Amino acid sequence: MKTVKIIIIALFAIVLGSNSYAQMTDHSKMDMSKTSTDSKMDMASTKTETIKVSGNCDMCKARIEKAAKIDGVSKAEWNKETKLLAVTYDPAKTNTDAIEKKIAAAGHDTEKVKAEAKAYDKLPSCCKYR
Ligand SMILES: [Cu+2]
Repeated sequence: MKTVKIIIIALFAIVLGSNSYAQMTDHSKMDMSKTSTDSKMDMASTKTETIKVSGNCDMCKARIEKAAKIDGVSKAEWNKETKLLAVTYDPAKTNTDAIEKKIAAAGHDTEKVKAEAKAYDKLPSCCKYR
């Protein structure tokens, strides 16, 4: 620990002695604060939830994931076997109700929102899950 301190002090003295001291520290301070706040915001601003969505095949998967990717959704992945959709979204921009409504409009039942017959009828025969 002592050696580290001495090295830091020595480096600081060298930097202090140079003409560009003020500029250098200003830049590094700005960059550091910017990156740290950015990463904090990313972590705090997204939420991942799992929603049960009815479907059969890979075509369903593509349709469900496409429908789920509304504004504010950064990631949507549906599992054909478990019928679970994992969505990562920004709670300030959207919510699971909006996502589920959009999926139901594409013809797929979700936990809270059921697809209307009109939307369901449009599905190709391989995708009829009811
Ligand atoms: Cu399908």
